[in-house]
Amino acid sequence: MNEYIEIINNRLYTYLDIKYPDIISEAMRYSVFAGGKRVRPALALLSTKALGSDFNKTIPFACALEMIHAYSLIHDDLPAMDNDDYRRGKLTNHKVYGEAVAILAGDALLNTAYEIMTDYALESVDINSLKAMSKIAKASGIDGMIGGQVVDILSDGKIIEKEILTYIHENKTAALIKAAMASGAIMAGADDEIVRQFELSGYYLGMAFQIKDDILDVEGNASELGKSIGSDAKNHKNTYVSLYGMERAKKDYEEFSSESVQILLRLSLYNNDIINYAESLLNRKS
Ligand code: GRG
Repeated sequence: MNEYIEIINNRLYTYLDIKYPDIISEAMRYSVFAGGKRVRPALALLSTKALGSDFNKTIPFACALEMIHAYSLIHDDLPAMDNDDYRRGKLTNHKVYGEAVAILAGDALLNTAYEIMTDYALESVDINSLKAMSKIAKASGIDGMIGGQVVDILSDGKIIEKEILTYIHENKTAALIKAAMASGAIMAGADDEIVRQFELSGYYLGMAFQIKDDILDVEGNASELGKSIGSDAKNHKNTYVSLYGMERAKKDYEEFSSESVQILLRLSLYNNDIINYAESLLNRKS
């Protein structure tokens, strides 16, 4: 995976080499290079590769996904939202740059993501670029990550129905992971049915990823995670573990993980890198 991560990081450096105003580019780079796992861009590149296509054309979309992810984390950490001082073991963006710059750095990352995608679509005159961008836009918007975040914020401190938790997880977490895999498949020129299968696999992977996140908050190792454990319970957060219990959380986690991999295995891909990567992600300790 290091090879893909290096490719993504190099391109992110290029895209974020903004000369002026330097405070905003510094704040943007601070969060983008704060040690994220690059899950969404890696899934996008590996999805293109799994279908036997050159992943270079997917790089702009992979970087856009990471910028959208980084913006969401900066805003999520703000005092008006989760009010977190640390992420990935480092001070959060607003703790370093102040709230105003942190808000603008998040906005700028979101905007830059669309600049990159539209520039690529204009240059390549490839309809698949527009299709991939549309998937990413929808997954990040009201019918995706933002919708999930709104319902999550409104549910804070309340005991919610399981259906509401599913809505939050599907939109806040799984939507962008689905879009990463779908956009990778689209850029490979896959037909609608194959794209649908990649999205479905991404859905189960995203749901399993979130359940794992909830499990790690109870059973994880603070130094491996780069954050203290037990924060969900302390903040009275509704999680998969709090609503279903640890035993069921682990069982559903296994089922969702297995479903995600099975869908990909049924597709007889050109190579299994994406399956190996999904499995390593699901076994993560941080
Ligand atoms: C502010 C619109 C808006 C949305 C925020 C992503 C998000 C929505 C909030 C972050 C909090 C959270 C726990 C979300 C669930 C998804 C998740 C597990 C995110 C962390 O993703 P990783 O593990 O992060 O890929 P790294 O640090 O590796 O980049």
